[in-house]
Amino acid sequence: MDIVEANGARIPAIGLGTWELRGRPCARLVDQAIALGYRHIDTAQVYENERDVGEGVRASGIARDELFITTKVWTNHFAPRDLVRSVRESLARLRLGWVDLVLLHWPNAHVPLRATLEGLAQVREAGLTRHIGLSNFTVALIEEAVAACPAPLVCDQVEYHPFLSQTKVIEACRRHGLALVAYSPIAKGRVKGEDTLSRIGEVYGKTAAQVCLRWLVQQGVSAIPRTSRVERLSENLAVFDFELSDGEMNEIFALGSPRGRLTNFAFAPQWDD
Ligand code: 1BO
Repeated sequence: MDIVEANGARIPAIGLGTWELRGRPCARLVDQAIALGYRHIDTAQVYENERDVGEGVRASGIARDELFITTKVWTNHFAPRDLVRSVRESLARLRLGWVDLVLLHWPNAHVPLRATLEGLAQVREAGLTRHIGLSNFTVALIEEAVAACPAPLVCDQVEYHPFLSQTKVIEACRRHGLALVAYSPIAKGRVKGEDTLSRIGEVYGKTAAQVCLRWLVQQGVSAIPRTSRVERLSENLAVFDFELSDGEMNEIFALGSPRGRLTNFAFAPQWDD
């Protein structure tokens, strides 16, 4: 499994996203994913599945040190004391002593970012997480966060797939040694059957989704595809035995536009074009 290194963190290049998975099916899928070789599991307070993710991790029987587990703090817990308390509650739901990465799930313009980052750094200082980072932060907010945070940030987790270009955010991440972690990396299934990806896939005996994931990891991005289907778990992991040419990478870059975003909310920041 390839690793993405960022400011001291070693993030497995493919992880399991768990947004919208809950209950027994979620726990079972996490267990199955780990059995198949996944070492990176992504959850969040707002997904309401931390308990299920923890159950899947325990059922897998794998040593805790072998896994990279991320959770994210929801925006209503951004006041520093609240933030620390909410991460303790996440750990209690996960039944884990620490996570590998805690992210601010979305920017929150109503709480001063510096104060939130101080709370986030305290979470790391207290040993509740090994690393801290951001999610859904724009270039301007990344710059502000890096300047204000008392501890190193290791990533920005954002929507990224061939239909949504993220050049500016990627450049900002590289400038500051942050990894880009891609959610919805196969565009919620929309890459399936896409002509360019399918044609390239035929060359390597791979599906359009595998070509898409390969394109991401070949950029040094970590991707967290979500699936509720076991057969897709192995498919999403089998992207380390072929390499796309520069020409193929560029053909896939050409599919992107700033308008390809699939996840947006009224509280989202002003995105970079
Ligand atoms: C509201 C959840 C967005 C993706 O993590």
